[in-house]
Amino acid sequence: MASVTDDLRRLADDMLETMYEAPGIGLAAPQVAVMSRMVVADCETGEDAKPRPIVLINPQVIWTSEERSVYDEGCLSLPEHYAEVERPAEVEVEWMDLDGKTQREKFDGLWATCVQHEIDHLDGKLFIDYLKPLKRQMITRKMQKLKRELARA
Ligand code: GNR
Ligand code: NI
Repeated sequence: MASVTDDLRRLADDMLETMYEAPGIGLAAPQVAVMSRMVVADCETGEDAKPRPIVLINPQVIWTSEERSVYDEGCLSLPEHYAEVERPAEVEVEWMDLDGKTQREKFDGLWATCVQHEIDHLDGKLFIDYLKPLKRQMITRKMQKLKRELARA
């Protein structure tokens, strides 16, 4: 069993704080310039929903449903851009938790979308990679413009 270091625990804490602060429903380490395969998420978004922060280390999708679902996705790395993305409606994911224990769970609804979106980040993939070229180009051009403006500011 791989051991979880204090550094990884601190990273998880920092990432959860950043995610809730944003606010967002998920965050992947590469989004905060840490090249670790770690994801945090909490998709309990309802008014009186109980928070459920989860930390996934080395998450792997081990099963996907035939059924697809479409969700209007956004990303903290592409501020103010949203687009409909089709993904498997349900996924089963295996990961290591902060106790170094292997966990396996089937996700559906917003959780399924979010977990897939976050695992994509670990592989350098963004939701815009699923869009038609024209729509993707529209967003990447706006992001390049924003980047130039921020560099000059
Ligand atoms: O906060 C987020 N909301 C969201 C909405 C629909 C589909 C995916 C997401 S994830 C996003 C936060 C983020 O960018 N995580 O990488
Ligand atoms: Ni994202």
